[in-house]
Amino acid sequence: MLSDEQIAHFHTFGFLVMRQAFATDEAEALISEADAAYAEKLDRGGDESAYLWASEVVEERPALMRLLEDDRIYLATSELLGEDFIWIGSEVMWGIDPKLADHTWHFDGHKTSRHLDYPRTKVMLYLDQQRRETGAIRVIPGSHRDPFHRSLFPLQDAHLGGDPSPFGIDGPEMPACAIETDPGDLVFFNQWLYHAVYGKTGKRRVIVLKFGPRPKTEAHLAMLRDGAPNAFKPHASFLKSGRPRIRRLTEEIGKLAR
Ligand SMILES: O=C(O)CCC(=O)C(=O)O
Repeated sequence: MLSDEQIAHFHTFGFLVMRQAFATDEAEALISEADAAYAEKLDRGGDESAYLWASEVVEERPALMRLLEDDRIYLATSELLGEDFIWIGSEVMWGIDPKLADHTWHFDGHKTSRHLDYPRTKVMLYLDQQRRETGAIRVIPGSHRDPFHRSLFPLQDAHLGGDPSPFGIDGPEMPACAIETDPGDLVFFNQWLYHAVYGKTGKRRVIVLKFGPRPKTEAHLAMLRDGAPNAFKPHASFLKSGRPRIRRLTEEIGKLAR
């Protein structure tokens, strides 16, 4: 389904965009699901400052669970990560946490427990138009690999409260690529890739699906137990599902917990 060029793009630059993978009516149905989740979890009666950033919303909503076995996501992920990949979890964002309206440069994980050979991957469905200055995710292509990854540690330090302009420039000026999206686009990115968002605005509804290869080494297991412990406690929706792809994503995973 993916071309060799798309696969090479993901591995070389650390991300891949599939434009208009979902048609307008499909994107609208996903927006309705995100709105319904927001209303259920958090509707403060029109309080414009309310926002939601929650895990396990996807797992609780059958219409969102179907995304996991959808060819456009399941097959593409298996081509990027290998056929034996696992579910790591989900996030749904609705609105903006004011503390993160600018989400400074970082990778997902810790400097002390990096395993760049284990490509934890996020699939992002941005359900509102995102542009460079107004909330599009920015990435530094190729920064998921050493030695470039390591040379950007000052950005991770800045994210955690260190010198805010370690290379003598502010975050928004960092040499990078803004992935501007429209509803229906899919963005896959390796979580070791340095990424940031500036100028989030509006409802900014986003569905995030997280996957990784089935961990084979003790180091990878330890990293996941530390950084993504929910991966080892599959939600009931996986356990009771009769759908082969859904079952496979968490098959035997509980045995790896410790
Ligand atoms: O909001 C986004 O687009 C990306 C969020 C982010 O940086 C993260 O989840 O690590």
